Amino acid sequence: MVLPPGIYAHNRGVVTPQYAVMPAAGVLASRLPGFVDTIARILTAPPMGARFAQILLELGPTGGTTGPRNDGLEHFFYLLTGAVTLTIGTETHTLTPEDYAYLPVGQPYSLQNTADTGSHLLWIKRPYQAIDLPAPAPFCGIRSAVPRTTTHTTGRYWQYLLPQDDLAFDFTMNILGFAPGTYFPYVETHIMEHGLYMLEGQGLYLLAGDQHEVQPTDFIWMAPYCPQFFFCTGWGEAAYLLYKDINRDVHFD
Ligand code: UGY
Ligand code: MN
Repeated sequence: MVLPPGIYAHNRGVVTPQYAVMPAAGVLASRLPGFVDTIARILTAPPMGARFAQILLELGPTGGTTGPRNDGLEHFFYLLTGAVTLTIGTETHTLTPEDYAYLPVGQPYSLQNTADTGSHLLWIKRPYQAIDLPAPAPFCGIRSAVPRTTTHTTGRYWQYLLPQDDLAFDFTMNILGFAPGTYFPYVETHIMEHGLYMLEGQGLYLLAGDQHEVQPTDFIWMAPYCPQFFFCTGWGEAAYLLYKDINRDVHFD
């Protein structure tokens, strides 16, 4: 194998206590128990400092789970490419690209690739922080059916993939979109952490004072209180899928 020049000098991957930028090419493959013909790329997890896990599943033609799973966590799935059958209890849903699903804690599920070429599926999972409300019910949707809210800033839209006003949810998944040349109205700093997957376009991400150029398939983890700001460069719209923990009081260990 011949290594191209600059293989490490030009690597864009950075991991710090406050954030990580992870270009897809460098994230090594894991195999997980309970899956067949499936590669897992674990983008973030507690060893990085995150309180959730975000995983890119690459399901081969016969890929999927070996049977129903229930690992005591809550889950969110977003299909990037291919086609996947998601069985939730006794109900079966066929996911095509941009379809997504939320599964509450304790909900058994199984996955099966149905595309000839395999599928790419984003998977977020975390322990549920229960409060005095019933846990949310399973929820499925598709990005194209979610309205674009544009009240925040000119040139920026939000798609809220999960119900917004239900305190039973302890995280939210949103798609943020940007017209070329637009940016945040200020540098944000907040207690919530983020998992960000670039879907479209390109831009500059300011993270804790450092600037990173980002493109589709890049992943970013932002720790609580990581100062953050996005500036959409390039000629087309940029958009990313964003995990954010919400709706819970400060926690003392
Ligand atoms: O909702 C948010 O915290 C969002 N504006 N943050 C981000 O896009 N980095
Ligand atoms: Mn934020």
